Amino acid sequence: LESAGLVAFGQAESAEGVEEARIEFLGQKQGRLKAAQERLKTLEPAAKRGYGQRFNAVKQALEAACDGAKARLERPASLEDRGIDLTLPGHRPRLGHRHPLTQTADELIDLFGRFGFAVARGPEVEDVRHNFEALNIPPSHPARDPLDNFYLSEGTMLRSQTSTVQIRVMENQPPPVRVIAIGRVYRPDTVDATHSFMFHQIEGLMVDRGVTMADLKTVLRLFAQSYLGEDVQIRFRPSFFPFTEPSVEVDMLWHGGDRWVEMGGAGMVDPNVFRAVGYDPDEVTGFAFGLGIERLCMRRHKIDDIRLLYQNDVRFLSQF
Ligand code: FA5
Repeated sequence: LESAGLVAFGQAESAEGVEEARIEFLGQKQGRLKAAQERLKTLEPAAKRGYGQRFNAVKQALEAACDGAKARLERPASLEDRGIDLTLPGHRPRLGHRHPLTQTADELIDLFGRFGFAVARGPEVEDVRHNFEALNIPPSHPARDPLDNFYLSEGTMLRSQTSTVQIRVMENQPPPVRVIAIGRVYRPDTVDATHSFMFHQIEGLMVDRGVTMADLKTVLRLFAQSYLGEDVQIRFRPSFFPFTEPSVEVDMLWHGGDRWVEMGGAGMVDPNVFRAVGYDPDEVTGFAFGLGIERLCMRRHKIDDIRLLYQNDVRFLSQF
């Protein structure tokens, strides 16, 4: 009786099944336990004692099995009951991350932030005054050639350099100034491994009393070592920009070590630029620089072709 009852309660798979087993074994009228109890009455007093003890033990065991079966069916099936193996390795969801150019821009902001440079912004659709005129580039200057710029309508264009933001900052605040500006610029250049028609520049501008070329070279060297590594080699070449005097171009030794690639242009802010924004060139001096972000990113990560940065091939992007 006991083992039959335990099996019945143990195998019950629904509340109805438990109830059936309860009626069969524990039912007050026709239950099998009840029948066993009836038999007790017919026994000799000597046999009654042992039988009674056994009867009570069986009764408790069956009642406990009945309660256990009810509890088991009330609680939802566990993961194991549903055949889910918790020891199997899971599927890791694929996480995206920031584009290498965005990472570069963020790092540059962080790095120049530690040198004390705040972040300034300007529009990508610019007027000719900010892109050329105030930068000491007169109407006749070849840099304004329609073949070298994306003109829009009525004196507007896609900016060809972030130097526009120098002007916007100086127009809106008195010296001293210490800012960087990061953003897209556009030029109808022929695309190759180091040129694109849309790319990014970081502009830097520092204006104060007594700023010198030595400050410019120090900042650029410190920057290159911090971003590209202590062992990076950079060199300054004399150059010309209408908005700086003197001007330099800055090269970095490319990964592979066999050639120099131009990182950017820089120089001491031309007095004419100060005059255009209402600063007094006898009071303040300043330096400015404009570096190509793609090339910095490429040199840092040993990327050989600028086009890889724009193709959005996940096999490439996921490496950074
Ligand atoms: C300028 O744009 C000046 N505005 C830089 C400057 C700022 C000089 C402040 C003085 C003071 P340049 O045209 O050389 O200079 O461009 C600067 C850098 O942008 C280049 O050295 C290069 O790193 C990057 N660059 C230029 N053209 C492209 C291009 N088509 N694709 C990718 N990067 C480019």
